[in-house]
Amino acid sequence: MNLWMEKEARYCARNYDPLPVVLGSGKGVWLRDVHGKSYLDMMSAYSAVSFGHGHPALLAALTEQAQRLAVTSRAFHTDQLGPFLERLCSMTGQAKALPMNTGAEAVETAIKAARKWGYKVKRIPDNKAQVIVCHGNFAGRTTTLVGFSSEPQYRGGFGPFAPGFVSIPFGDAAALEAAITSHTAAFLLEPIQGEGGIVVPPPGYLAACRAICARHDVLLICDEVQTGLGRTGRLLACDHEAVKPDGLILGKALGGGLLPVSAFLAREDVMDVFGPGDHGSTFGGNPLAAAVGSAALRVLQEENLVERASSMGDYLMAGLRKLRHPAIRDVRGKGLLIGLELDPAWISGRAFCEKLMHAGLLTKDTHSTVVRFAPPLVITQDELDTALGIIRAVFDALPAKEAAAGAAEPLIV
Ligand code: IF1
Repeated sequence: MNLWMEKEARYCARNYDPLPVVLGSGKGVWLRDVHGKSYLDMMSAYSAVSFGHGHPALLAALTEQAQRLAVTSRAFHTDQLGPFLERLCSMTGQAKALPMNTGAEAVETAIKAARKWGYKVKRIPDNKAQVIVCHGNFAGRTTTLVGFSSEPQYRGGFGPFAPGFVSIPFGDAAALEAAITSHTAAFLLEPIQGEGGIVVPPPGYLAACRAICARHDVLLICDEVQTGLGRTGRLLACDHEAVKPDGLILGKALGGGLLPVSAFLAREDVMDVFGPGDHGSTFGGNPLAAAVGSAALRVLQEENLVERASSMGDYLMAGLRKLRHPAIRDVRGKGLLIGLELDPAWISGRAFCEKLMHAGLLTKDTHSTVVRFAPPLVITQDELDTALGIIRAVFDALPAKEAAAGAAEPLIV
């Protein structure tokens, strides 16, 4: 433990268990610790740093706007909010947006919009609206959101929870249709479950859910906080199946890896349930966030980062699948959102990440056996080769496991 870790241990809540590294700076896909050691960032702050650390155009937008006007509240108009939301709506094909800060706030906004639309438009009896969610979801850490989490640790000790949520298996369209009642206002899901372990549903699942929701007048709301903005090789993960949701949630990378920017976007009749004073946020839609959000969307387009995520994602996926180590149970994902599932009899995700850290690569495990590889979308093929070299070397150095000696062939297909 060093000075920095000691201070965190003394003054910071232990709500995380960070890897034993103290970062001091970053540039592009590289991070540097306080001793000057460099690391490849292969998780980009849970996909918030899609543009890499210290992107010059984003830093320029941040500093220029900060010196001009940063926070005003929405009690007044500004010259940044309208153009930002115009660009955001036009890129996503949604009619309107409500700007917030964190992903959780945008998901909470979506739930409030869905419920109010349910009462005002679908005529669901007051306080009876239901929102269907999926096992394995992750939507944020507020008590409402963890209330419908299937992860005991996220719920433990935080009850009582808000009612009005029905949970169904992820990937099963028939289960969705069976769960819908006249009180169902919306179906809220991540097109690919991130925290749930990078779980990709069966092909056609999202399109089937789209049809079912339309048939039953249920809002399809996609949480793309993690999968959106190019991460999976399309602008939105919904685009892989040409699905247009009735509501869309974006966050993380929307702030360019510099500050929290999120938004709930929706079709007109949904967003119009909000009247002045119904909902709000001190910082939501502030001119600094809007300027950085606009710059982030511009960089995403100008640097062709969606196409890059697709091609570099294919390259990384192929490289990981070529490893064929018996400790690997599965390699899955889309674009540059990839999960490598380990056989726990060989090594835990955490221990594997610590070995990667010592070898100069930083990432995080999720659900103890899945190692997440979600680098900034600006990563080059050479940098991916460096990452693959480090990952291969860590596998090669794993001590042979008697127990695993007769392990079945890897599950990779
Ligand atoms: C943690 C991972 C978890 C999200 C989706 C909303 C939010 C998130 C699909 C809320 C946030 C973050 C939160 C962070 C770890 C990370 C994460 F999947 F990205 F790895 F937990 F699942 N919807 N995900 O992924 O956004 O309020 O955080 O801005 O809480 O430990 P937020």
